[in-house]
Amino acid sequence: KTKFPYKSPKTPATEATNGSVFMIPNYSGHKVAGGKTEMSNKYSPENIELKWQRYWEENASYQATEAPDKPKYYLLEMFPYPSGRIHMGHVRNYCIGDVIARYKRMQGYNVLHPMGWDAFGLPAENAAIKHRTHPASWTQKNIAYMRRQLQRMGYSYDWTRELSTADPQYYRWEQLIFIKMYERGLVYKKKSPLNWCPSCKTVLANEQVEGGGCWRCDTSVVQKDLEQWFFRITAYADELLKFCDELHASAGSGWPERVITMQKNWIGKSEGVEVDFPVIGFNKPIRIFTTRPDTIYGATFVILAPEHPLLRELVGGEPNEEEILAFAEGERQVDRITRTAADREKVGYPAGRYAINPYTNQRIPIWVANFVLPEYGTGAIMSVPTHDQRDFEFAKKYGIPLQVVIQPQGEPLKEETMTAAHEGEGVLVNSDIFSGMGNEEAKGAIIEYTENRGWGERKVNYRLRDWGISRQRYWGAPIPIVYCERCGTLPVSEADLPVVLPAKIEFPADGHSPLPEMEDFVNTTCPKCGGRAARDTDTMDTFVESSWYFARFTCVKYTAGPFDPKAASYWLPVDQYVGGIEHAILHLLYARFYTKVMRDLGFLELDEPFSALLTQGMVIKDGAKMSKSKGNVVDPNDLISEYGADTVRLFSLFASPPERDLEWSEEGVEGSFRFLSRVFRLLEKFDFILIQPKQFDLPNTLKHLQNKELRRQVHRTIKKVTEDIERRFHFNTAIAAIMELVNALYLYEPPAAADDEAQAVVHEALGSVALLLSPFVPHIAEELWERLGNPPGIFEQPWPKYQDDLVMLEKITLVVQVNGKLRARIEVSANPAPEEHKTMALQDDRIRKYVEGKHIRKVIYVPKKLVNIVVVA
Ligand code: ANZ
Ligand code: ZN
Repeated sequence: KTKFPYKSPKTPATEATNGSVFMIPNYSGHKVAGGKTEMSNKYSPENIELKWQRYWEENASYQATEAPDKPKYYLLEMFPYPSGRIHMGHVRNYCIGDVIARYKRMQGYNVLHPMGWDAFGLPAENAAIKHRTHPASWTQKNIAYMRRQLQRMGYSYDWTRELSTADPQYYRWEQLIFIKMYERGLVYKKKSPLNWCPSCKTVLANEQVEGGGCWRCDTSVVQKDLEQWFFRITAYADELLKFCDELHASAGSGWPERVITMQKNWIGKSEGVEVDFPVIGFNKPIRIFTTRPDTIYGATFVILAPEHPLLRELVGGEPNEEEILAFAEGERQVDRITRTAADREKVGYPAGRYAINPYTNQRIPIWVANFVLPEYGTGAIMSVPTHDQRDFEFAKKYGIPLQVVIQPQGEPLKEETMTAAHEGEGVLVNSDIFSGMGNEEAKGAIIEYTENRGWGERKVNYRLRDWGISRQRYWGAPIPIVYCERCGTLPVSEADLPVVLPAKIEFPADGHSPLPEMEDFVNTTCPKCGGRAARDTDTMDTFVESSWYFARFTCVKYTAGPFDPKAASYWLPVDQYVGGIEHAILHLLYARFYTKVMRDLGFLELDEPFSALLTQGMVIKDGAKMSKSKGNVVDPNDLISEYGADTVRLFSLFASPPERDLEWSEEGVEGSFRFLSRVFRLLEKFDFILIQPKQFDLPNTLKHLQNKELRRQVHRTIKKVTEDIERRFHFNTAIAAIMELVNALYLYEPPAAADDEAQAVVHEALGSVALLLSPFVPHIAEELWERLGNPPGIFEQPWPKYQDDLVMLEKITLVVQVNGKLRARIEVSANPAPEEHKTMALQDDRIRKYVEGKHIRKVIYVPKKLVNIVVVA
């Protein structure tokens, strides 16, 4: 038979030759020294990985172009902030994404898998001040370094689509969208109290305030009234909510329940009613909002928020006017988080005035209290201490009377003995014509009654607030607005975009933004009258850039607008988005909102940006999240240089399923490396296969049992791996199945004369190992594939398919004898552990009667054929 010495078409000059001699086998399995070649059978990840990374680059393997005849698949991982180096959290996120991208590619999809940089933000400024560099050069340097790190990990990105949000060619479109939003009334400016960190000198979103302190530096947050630009996200509250349910149901995997719930709670829709309570001796009523109209007969007082617009007028001339206004002013200074904390001590004052509960016609006192918030509902509530716990605590503290109006089943509630509010179900009592009605039913009935009498109307409220996007920082996208002395506030004219962030800057020593003092930047002309005008010197929240980058990836180089309609409509929406759970609320909600805005402005035809979402767990070490502040970080660089990228990839995919936390373990990493070495050594064990195989046609019926079994296991593994990937990306169990197949290959012994059949079966098995491993550990898979005699480029291969008849469990008939006499034939599965056939025989009903009460001397087993039980009386 012919020998086909294996030659690698692309062996890098760096390929180690460390003494190992590659054996060219002859067909009969006798090894013939083929002389020294450049190939080594030792697993040397660095050589293999650099070789294939170069190959992918030279062949533009992952470059994506629209191909309308092919199904598309857009896989996106949340892009990183270029902080300096990638960390294990990134590695995990991108490994998960890369598996999906590579797998889908082999499934025949036209895959888009881009990467870019969320490049604006405060750390660049802080670094600039600390190291006396420019935020732009600091950011550039970090990007260059991190890009190399990502490339070294072998991720299948289309690098021709790389983008940086700090690029004026990127944010110019954001400025255009801002202007269009401004024209549509979707952007507006207002003065509002915001969380302000005196140390970072920046406005903080509520979520950036942790326990009253700044999330970055822990300094106590104060309130500051500032003119701010707001995006009117509340105009989309209903649509955002409505689509939550569709996202959950969509596309098989969709969005995780938990994220949907968080989004829904954040939007916080509540349905209720607004009712006017007349005030005695005052010409205006107090309007309250309640979600519990069924309790309205139990409203024994009314409470205003300290900021309520009628407060000043109501208390004017009252004896404790001064005291109340001082209290109200004090509350204004308290940060949002503290004010909304459920466990905060409730404090209030009687306003000295009385309202009328229109339902009972009773005179009830008006109070002002710290737990009523100005920006929710109407800023005033009717208080029902018997059925609302906050009201209960407040009423007990200040001796305000109680009135039970909902009776639960069982022991009736008594005002004098209640120790907590009854917030649950019940039947209405003391409620005039509604008494006796179930409380759920009463809600609707009372709203109707209220509307009929003209006392108020049904009302839906949202917890969601408009999105404040102004940041008093330098390193961000300038807000394209000018202030003209004559014409007022105007958007920059579109022809003048982008408003480029000035490069030449001096940072003031205290770290505040240099922009307001930069006359060249600030001074400009009015787009309307040509007169003197000043620019807005705030920059946009970096969440704005991350609200549309996914769409720009479809056409990064397009210059006629933010999106090339053809490319955008081909690729969008993102089919699978992968990122951390910490972005479950804001980033995802903002991106969803911004998508709807872009749609309504005519830029995109898209309702939702991300069809499916996978939120990966954290990387944990020594019981804590791996983080710089905890001092427990492992640098991916060290791991790559010690073990190679494939090992790092394998560990981060194998140690736990993507959605769970991943516990760091050095042994786990070593184990992964050992496994890959073992995979590589298969080449040695099966070097008789490393001759160019002729096109093997595997016969339907194989002669040899061991061949048959190996083949079955190959196909069962293909099935298992495919299903595990499809079923919410259970990579860990998929990898475990491949490991079992590798074990089986080690246990396999070819029949004495290794014939075509053995070669073909082993060849199929090894090829399948390479193919199945390829999304997880692409470099070693490429190398195996090539060394098996295939042309390079495993990712051009289709994902392997299994043969149905091979994955079904094979049945055999086992002959069971007792003391040599045939007693039964049993149908059993052919594949369990050998010992199990003995057990099956012993437990068979027909056999039991022959062995019960007797001593079993021995059980003779002829594999897959016969069990003979020897008993003595
Ligand atoms: C009377 C009542 C009786 C209430 C009862 C509840 C239970 P959600 O569901 O979160 O929308 N509320 C209204 N405006 C408020 C404000 N500005 N600050 C603080 N609390 C306010 O909550 C709606 C309920 O929160 C409203 O229903 C109101 O109290 C209170 F047995 O009205 B309720
Ligand atoms: Zn003007």
